Amino acid sequence: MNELLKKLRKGYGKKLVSIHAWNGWIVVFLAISGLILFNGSWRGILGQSRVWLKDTHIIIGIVSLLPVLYYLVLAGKHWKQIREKPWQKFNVLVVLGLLVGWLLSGVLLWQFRAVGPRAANAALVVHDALTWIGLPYIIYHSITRVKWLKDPNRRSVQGKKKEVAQYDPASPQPFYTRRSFIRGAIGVGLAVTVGPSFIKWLGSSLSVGSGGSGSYNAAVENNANVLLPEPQPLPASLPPIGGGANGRFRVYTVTAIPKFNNSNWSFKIDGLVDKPVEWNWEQFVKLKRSVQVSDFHCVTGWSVYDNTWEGIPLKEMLEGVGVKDEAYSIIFHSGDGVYTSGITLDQLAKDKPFIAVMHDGKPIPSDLGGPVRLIMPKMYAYKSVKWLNRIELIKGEHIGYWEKRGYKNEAWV
Ligand code: HEM
Ligand SMILES: Nc1nc2c(c(=O)[nH]1)N[C@H]1C(S)=C(S)[C@@H](COP(=O)(O)O)O[C@H]1N2
Ligand SMILES: [Mo]
Repeated sequence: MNELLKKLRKGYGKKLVSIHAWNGWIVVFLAISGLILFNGSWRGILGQSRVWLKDTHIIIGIVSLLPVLYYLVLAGKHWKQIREKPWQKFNVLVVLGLLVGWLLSGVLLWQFRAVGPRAANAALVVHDALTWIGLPYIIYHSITRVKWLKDPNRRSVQGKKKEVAQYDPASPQPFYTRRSFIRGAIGVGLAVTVGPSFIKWLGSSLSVGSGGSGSYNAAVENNANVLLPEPQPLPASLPPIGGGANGRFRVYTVTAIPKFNNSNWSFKIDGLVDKPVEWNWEQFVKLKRSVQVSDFHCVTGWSVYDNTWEGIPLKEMLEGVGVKDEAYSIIFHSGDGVYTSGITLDQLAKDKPFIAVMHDGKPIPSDLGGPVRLIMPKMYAYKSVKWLNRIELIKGEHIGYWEKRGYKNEAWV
């Protein structure tokens, strides 16, 4: 063991520089892939590759432990060397803290099934917070650091040139002035570019409940659907018996957000049923509705608790049309023309699938899947098809949009 440590510590200065470089590239990769995973508009563009990107992000994420561990082997010596440089010590601790924080929260996100939605949700908040705070810090650090590494007189990491660096006449005052100017400029640049997204993220993660949530109100204001008459909420829906949703929906789509009106919207149930139906909006809005309170969990870690949905239980709807004996599963088609998902009749019996028309007493806005979306309360939300407009009963099994791209067909939370 001691031999191994000795070997690892040989050529200490060079190793430190190379660990630093490796770690830098790993963080660059994780940051870029993470920001792509975060961004909703990449979902449709990436499709299958999103699942691949997520797996790679996790693998490289785990690999990021190696330079950390290797650094820890050398840390004793490095720490002594920088003992009179509080700023450098602070910097080392911040970077180590960020890496460990990303790693721990990332592992929880990765293992969302084992840890459950509460822990995954907390991990996502931490993972995001570290990204929005840590990334600007690291970018700032690395840009100023590159400059610093380029000046051979400042490379005290190697130990030998330390004295020279402090009294070097070739490194006169103006250098520092230019450096501090560059630092300042980088700082301002970062604040301008990363700042707005950071503030947006901060605002949305602090706002709890759909009523006070900016993004939810924005979704209601953005509503591009015009379907008349508007559904009138039941007393259980307004005020919502669930007390109002807790959390924030991220608007996900793999196409442009579709827009519906009375002439381009209808709702069909067909396939292996006794009496196939097609309702227009005027007919659909007259169907008897009830209210269901449930939590909503996305596999990427975010949840929205205590949603009060108003609509029609799928089981009631299917009793109305009569499911044939040969039917084995159900396909849910989205009006976006691309997205689908499916469940078996066996799973239907074990869940409380709901054809939702209202959320917390208001019509579901187009961003969030209105006028009508599916809600599968006991399954991950990729089963909860937005812009639902057709239910088809079939003999076999259906593999939906994300299921084809690597998500599990069994989606129990
Ligand atoms: C430099 C370090 C890292 C950065 C900057 C970073 C950044 C991000 C970002 C921005 C997201 C998107 C989160 C969101 O949708 O709100 C993300 C997602 C994720 N990260 Fe990281 N991450 C890092 C390290 C790690 C590590 C070490 C792991 C695991 C070992 C990990 C696992 C995950 C997982 C599982 C997701 C969820 C992906 C999804 O389903 O959308 N990350 N990361
Ligand atoms: N038509 C359609 N339905 C969809 C999706 C989609 O991209 N398109 N995304 C699914 C996923 S992965 C989630 S988490 C939820 C997100 O719902 P929201 O956009 O209302 O927050 O919708 C599900 N239903
Ligand atoms: Mo999701």
